[in-house]
Amino acid sequence: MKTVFSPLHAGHSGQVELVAGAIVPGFEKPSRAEIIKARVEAVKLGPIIEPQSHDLAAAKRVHDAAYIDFLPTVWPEWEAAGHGGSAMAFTWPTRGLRGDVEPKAIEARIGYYSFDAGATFVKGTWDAIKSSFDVALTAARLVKEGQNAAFALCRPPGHHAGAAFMGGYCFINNAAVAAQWFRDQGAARVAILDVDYHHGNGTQEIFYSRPDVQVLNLHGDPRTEYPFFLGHADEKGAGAGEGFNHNYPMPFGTGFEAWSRSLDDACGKVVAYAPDVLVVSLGVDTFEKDPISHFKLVSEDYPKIGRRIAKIGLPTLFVMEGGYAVEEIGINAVGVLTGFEGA
Ligand code: FKS
Ligand code: ZN
Repeated sequence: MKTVFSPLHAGHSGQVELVAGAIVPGFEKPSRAEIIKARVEAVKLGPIIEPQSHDLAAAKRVHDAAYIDFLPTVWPEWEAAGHGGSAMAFTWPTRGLRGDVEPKAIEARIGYYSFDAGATFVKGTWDAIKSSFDVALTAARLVKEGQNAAFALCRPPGHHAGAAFMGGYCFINNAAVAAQWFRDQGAARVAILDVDYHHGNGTQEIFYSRPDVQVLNLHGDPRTEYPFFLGHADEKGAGAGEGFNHNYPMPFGTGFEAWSRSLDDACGKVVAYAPDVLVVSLGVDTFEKDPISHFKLVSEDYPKIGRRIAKIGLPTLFVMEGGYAVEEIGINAVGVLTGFEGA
């Protein structure tokens, strides 16, 4: 299968994050994408191509236009306000505050458009966000044009980004944008299967009231794991979307046996839904050595995931999300893809 990759991801580098009361270097760093790319080359998965530039109108199909227009302004406004380091919020419009009046101060606008302090900006961040969006749509087009599968090597990731908020290293929801693009290109139904360790709260929010995009999430139980405030098993969709959202929260320590039972169930639901195309939010932070996660998958499990997904039998777009055990990230992420191809 072909891989789409942009070197512009590397401009999103040196940004910090807040962990347990301390400002630390971001876990979501450029070497992640570079190591995955090197593994794609090493196993000869297929050609690696650069993305074509796409109009942001495709992002505005799932995100609020004002939110997308805000993203490129963050770093210039942060600098103009005399700040350096990483641009990040410290106030959020939570319950009891006004969430309907967009403030003017850049520090406040960042909080207005985020749900946590986890999506921070440096100078090259916007170009990286835009390139990640372009990567997703370029890979989606390969699938639309008849490829059985394609790999969008996106960085930064996307699944925590909602219609009007960023967070958790995510800015534009690449998987959601691609799913909507498939709909706009004539697909009647699209399924999004999110196997990242963290719940894809943004993807869930975007499609929660819609029957035309099925969303399935396998993840750490939000009672104990980030993003904490969404991802419970009783979230089934709302209104016309009721019955089209499926969550599989699992406890710390979950290994492949239990995890793959959830995967099996989710794959059965995809088959029953009979979509035209499948988008996989591919995170490999389920790995036993992941530094921020608590599942126990081993490297040999990842090709099995790919084989199981291939058994569904749909044209499939893989969109890269998380994974922080950098040394093994290439083996694990590309393991899913070679498993898929070998099935
Ligand atoms: C560490 C706290 C870390 C943030 C976790 C963000 C996870 C991001 C991700 C994505 F796919 F989006 F990259 N909190 N103690 O892996 O879900
Ligand atoms: Zn994750």
